[in-house]
Amino acid sequence: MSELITEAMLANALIWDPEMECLGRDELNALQLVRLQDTLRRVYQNVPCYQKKFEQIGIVPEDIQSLDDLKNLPFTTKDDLRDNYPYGMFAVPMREVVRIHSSSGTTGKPTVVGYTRHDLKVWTELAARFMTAAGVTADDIVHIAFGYGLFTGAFGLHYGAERIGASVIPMSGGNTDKQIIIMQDYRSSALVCTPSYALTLVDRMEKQGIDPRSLSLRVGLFGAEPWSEEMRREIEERLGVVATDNYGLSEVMGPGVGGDCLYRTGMHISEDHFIAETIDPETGEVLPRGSVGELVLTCISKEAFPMIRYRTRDITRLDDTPCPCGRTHVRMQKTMGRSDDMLIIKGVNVFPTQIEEVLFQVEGCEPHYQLVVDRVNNSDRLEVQIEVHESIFFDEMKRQRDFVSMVEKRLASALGVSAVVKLVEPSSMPRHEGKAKRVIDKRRS
Ligand code: DLL
Repeated sequence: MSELITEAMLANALIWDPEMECLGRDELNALQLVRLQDTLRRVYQNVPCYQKKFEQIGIVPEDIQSLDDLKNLPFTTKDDLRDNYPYGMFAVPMREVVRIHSSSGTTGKPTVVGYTRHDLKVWTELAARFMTAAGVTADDIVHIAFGYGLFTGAFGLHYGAERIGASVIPMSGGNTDKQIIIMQDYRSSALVCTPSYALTLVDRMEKQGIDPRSLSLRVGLFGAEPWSEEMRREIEERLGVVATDNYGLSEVMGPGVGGDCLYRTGMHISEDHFIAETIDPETGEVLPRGSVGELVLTCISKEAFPMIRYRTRDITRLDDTPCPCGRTHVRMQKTMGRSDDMLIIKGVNVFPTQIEEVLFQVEGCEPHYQLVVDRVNNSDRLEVQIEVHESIFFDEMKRQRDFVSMVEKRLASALGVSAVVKLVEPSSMPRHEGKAKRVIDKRRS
């Protein structure tokens, strides 16, 4: 537990909706089944793609009589959404849709998602839920540094924070110097952005001679990209905030699908609105609770855009052991990343977050890195470019070589495959304002 979280904080931690968040397992499952059956009836009636998928395997919604039957339903994939671009997966007429967002489109053509008035209400409640779990209250000044726009990040947390009664600063992304001035002058106490942007902000403050801990910030709500526990520690230490993680994706709702409570033993998934499974990404088989696999989510309360068994591509583990906070909802561990971001180097699977964990433990490595993968002489080559502290970059050649070889050894032992380390000059790596781009895979071009 971080030293920033005190016993008093834990004792005073609020639960936004105790009735739902602490529901017993039997009642929760009963609620899930009713909501699932209702959603299935609606998609079968209104979304031709689902009707076709169900007919292909000879299933009608009435066949789903228990939660266990869910595994018999087909998956929904990003390709289904692309094939039905832009509105083909909507389950209500457009006149009932009051908001449109889009996925970030990092892996191809973006997908379009819609919300009815009721969907927006639920989204707001769920965002308020995880923000409360992270310790945000009506006394907070919430500084939103996610970009406002088609991306769901800013709007999702904006409405959640307003619902709690906090004062919201809709700062949006970019313009780092101005962000810092506003944070100082307006006494922002909660920061909302990607974890990589939090580090960009810290860097800039330190360059300007501002002690980040002198600001009023006390909590950070970070998400929208994979980040390691080591990165969490780094942010907490340098920014002086309790750093909480929250997870979501536009196709399923946006932020608010899951979030850390202050015990931070995994992000509670709002199971009264989503059913979570993990599957073997190769075979599609449902895995037993506790195994690492691809997260599959089913929306059971959405009106406009209900996804049935949506393959998120995010690799995680579900944990339903009791959490000391009292919430009963299952927790997902920090994701290792998306299965599409997993690199296969000489046959070995490597996630960028595994590399991040190693780098953040090495004294002298700055938290800015990039991975370049290429094929050289018919063999995969992984180059890890790391920004290092001046004292190392400008050190004598021999000491620099020793440093490189030490990092290479640590990476090889953690990853099970060798990587070439290249040190780059301090401050030379691109700084991120939104989601960090860590990998350049030249084999794909
Ligand atoms: O990133 C929604 C969001 C906004 C979540 C703000 C949290 C905070 P998309 O742009 O559709 O939506 O991207 C979704 O981002 O499938 C994951 O791969 C990744 N992702 C989101 N949150 C986390 C997280 C938003 N906490 C994709 N940890 C997802 C790791 C995350 N990856």
